[in-house]
Amino acid sequence: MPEPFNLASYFVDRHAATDRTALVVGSREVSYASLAKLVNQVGHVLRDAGVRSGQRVLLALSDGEEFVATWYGAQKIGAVTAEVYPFLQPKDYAYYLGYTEAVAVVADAVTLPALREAGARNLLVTGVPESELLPGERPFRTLVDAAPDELEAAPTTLDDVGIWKFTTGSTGAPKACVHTLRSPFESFERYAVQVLGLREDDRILAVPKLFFGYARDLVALFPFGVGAAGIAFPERSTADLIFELIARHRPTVLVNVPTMMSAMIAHPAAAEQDLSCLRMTTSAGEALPAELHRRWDAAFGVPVVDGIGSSEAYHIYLSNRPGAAQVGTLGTEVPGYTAQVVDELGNPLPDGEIGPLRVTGPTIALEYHGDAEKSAKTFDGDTLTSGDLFSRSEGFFRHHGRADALLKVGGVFVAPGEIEDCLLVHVAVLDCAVVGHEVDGLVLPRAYVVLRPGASVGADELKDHAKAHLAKHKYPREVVFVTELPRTANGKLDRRALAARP
Ligand code: 3SK
Repeated sequence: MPEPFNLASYFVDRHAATDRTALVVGSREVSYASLAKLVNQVGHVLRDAGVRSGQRVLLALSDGEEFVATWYGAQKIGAVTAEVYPFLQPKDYAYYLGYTEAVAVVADAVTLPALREAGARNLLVTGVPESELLPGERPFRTLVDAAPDELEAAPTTLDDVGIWKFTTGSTGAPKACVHTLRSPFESFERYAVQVLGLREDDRILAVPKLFFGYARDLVALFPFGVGAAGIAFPERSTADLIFELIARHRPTVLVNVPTMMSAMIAHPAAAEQDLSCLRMTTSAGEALPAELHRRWDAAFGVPVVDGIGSSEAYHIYLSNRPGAAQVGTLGTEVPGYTAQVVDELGNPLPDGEIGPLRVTGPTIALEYHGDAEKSAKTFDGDTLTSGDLFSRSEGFFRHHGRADALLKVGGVFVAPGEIEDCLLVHVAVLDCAVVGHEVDGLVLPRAYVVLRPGASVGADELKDHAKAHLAKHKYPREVVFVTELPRTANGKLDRRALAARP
């Protein structure tokens, strides 16, 4: 018989007898003891709303104590959590409602209007006066406050499905990667403990919002495993706000994404920031260009731990080690994972060659819910074949973009990332993205470029710069200056949106 393992008991209740802080939200420090009680109360409310073990609860909540308590409350009763971006359109919510068949949806003032329009039922609503709720909508906070604060944990095991993580794949509708409870447990042990070396005195602040598993785990799962604290805030992240939160809360770890690293470096008050509290910043979500890594080092000197993860693999499976980063690489395998660069037929490729990555490890998803064909192409037991392209050299992996982002220029494959890395080295360039643009039936690289504040440069100079540093056929035939690049909800470059531009 597998041992019982309940995620809420393991990560929250274990520390409930201490007076340690679990969560910092604004000026409030939420202790493990009070979080554990809130989790129990939420568990009762969800159960009273009809949620049973194995059923889905959809979290459409802004970041804060309620998000975290709802996530663990659902876990405590053995339900399955799925969370979505709080600024979605009604049509997007309609998709998630239908796809998840969630038995309960927990919403707040931000998400309620769009959820109503999407036809959500079984809504538990927080942050909206009861008098404004419609028939069938229940006042979450009132029910929670009235619920008992003791609750027996559901006797789940590491082999039970507990978490859905949505993919942000570059094509098609989002799909849920279905994870057992082993994924968060193993990921905590291997990445958070063995790679990051999280400690009880850590305070972790994330740039992305908690609906994105990268941030959620690093703010409200991994720190709890060692009795440390996460910092949550509901606002959208800007460089101004991140600097303000660092000054106010003095985090020890900043969970970052390349686009914010670039914005922090370019901030007019960058030089005045005191980041001495940070012992590291993680970078993931998308590739960190070598040039940006160097600029970060020069601006702030806070060690960058660059890695790559995915919803399919649960979390980060390749990573540099704190203080020992090889700039421009994703580091090596996280303990417990093996990764091989393979060819189209799955045969291992020698060092230096580029191909998809086959990753084996203890946290690979069981499947994409409802997509047997895509699941069969991606998952094979504890092995995953990634849609990204990689190469390996002396044990260190490099990222070469997504296979479906490759451009065939004049019959030769070109990785947009190579052109982007080259343009970024130009002193005037702050950020850039390269996509294919069709001219008379031919695909040619087009670069969208954001200039550094105060910089000025012409398109021809940037083309010449690329011609001087890259193979001849790779230079961008067109350079379009923009003030910002389109991003997905979790901060990744939205290549689809750029490629759709005329
Ligand atoms: O980059 C991602 O997509 C990701 C997803 C889940 C967990 C961690 C990461 C970096």
